[in-house]
Amino acid sequence: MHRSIAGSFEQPASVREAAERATSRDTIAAISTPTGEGAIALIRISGEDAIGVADRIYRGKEKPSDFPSHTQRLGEIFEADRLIDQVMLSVHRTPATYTGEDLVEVSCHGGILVTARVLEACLRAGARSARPGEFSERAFLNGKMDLTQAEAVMDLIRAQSDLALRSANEQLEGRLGSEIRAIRAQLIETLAHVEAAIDFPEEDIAPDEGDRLCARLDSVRQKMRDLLATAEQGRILREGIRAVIYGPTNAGKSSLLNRLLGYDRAIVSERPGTTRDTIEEVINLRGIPIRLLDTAGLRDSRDELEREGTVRTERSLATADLLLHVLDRNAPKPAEFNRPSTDQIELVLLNKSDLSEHSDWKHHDALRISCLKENGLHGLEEAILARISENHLRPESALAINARHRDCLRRALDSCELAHATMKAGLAPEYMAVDLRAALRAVGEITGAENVEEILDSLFAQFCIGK
Ligand SMILES: Nc1nc2c(ncn2[C@@H]2O[C@H](COP(=O)(O)OP(=O)(O)OP(=O)(O)O)[C@@H](O)[C@H]2O)c(=O)[nH]1
Ligand SMILES: [Mg+2]
Repeated sequence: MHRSIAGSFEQPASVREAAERATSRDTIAAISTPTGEGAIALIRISGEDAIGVADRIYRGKEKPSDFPSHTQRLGEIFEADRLIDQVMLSVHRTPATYTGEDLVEVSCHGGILVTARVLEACLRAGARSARPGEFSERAFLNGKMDLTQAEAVMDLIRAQSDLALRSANEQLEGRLGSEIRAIRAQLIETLAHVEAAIDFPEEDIAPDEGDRLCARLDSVRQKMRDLLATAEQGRILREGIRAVIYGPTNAGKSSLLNRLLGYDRAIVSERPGTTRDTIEEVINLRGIPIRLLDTAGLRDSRDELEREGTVRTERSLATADLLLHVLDRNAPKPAEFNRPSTDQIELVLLNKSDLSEHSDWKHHDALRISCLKENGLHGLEEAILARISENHLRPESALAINARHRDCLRRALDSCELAHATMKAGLAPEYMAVDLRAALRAVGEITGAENVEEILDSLFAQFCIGK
């Protein structure tokens, strides 16, 4: 019985292939700090031969293979008797390392050439160049972290705001992983009840059926829906709220971008049609990342480039969370001012408040700002924050899923909905079992864990099967 269930939870082929690659145990090396000049740079070597590679390139009082684990020493890196740099080299022996393998870290001087030479020396000494993310991939394959934690490492590196950082940290600590595991455990439990009813219909083992089984399924479906609801917040945490600055040419859109950024990013000029391409920059408004897009002004033009700019503006508008509609208060109201309302948040900004107001704007309820004199910009920030909160775009919870998690969870939920329909239609439990297994596979993809047997063992013990 265990076999029949466990056999259907194979690891996805990609994970299996990667695990096979990892068991070949080749030693990888890479520069772990960003390219460019800095005081120091870090080169990481991981794998069975990592310490061997270090022995071949390092000279100091002791050989790295004689260092106690988790210690570092000062020494020199040589390549074929040519000194490359003076370094600090640390040795971390398996299993208590980031990747779960032997890990060596070389801190050298942060010049581009020096760093490249140290890496080259590692490669010549037997390591191979690591693929992007391969250190974290090995950590996952060696059971050091689940997939959500490996993804959190990436989020942590890319975090652009305090909230995003907190979220990535919580994910790294495994909070999302444990929510997913709770859902899996509940699914397995439900499946166990269904399987028990199929395999032992005659025995007195009383698995849940009817309403009780339905309640189990409902509870796990609700948990999935709750997690799916965090997807939008996840997108905002990782990518920022998309705020598109749009309006007629010359209204001061690029000036607004520059003011909000705090430096002159976009070209500003009195010539209409200055901005042709969309310009994107991220600001951090009290911990909330906001992706600002400055766009080409909207006007009919014969200029092909300007028309392409307008097409891009329209495209940006379609995917915006927040619209900053900038208008020149000194100019008449444009004919196309009243766009059909959308469900996006729109703030109308009458710019150039240092100039006199055109009569068209009289009694018009809109924020008045001056990008030139820097008036009203604090009020604008407040208004943006208030509207973000009202529209629940502000990420409140630090637990938020990403696009991949959403895809897996949606598939899992679809399968659960099918299981529910199957049960309601009074079909044989075998059909429901098929749907539940599909749901389990999809949920398992999130953390990359597929070992169901253990949990099943403890569950079936509760059924007292074979008594
Ligand atoms: N008096 C006054 N002039 C402003 C203000 N803001 C912008 N300007 C001027 O308006 C002109 C157009 O500004 P931009 O920021 O280039 O306007 P834009 O909307 O990006 O224009 P396009 O990219 O051509 O569509 C420039 O000469 C700015 O100096 C303001 O608050 N007051
Ligand atoms: Mg512009």
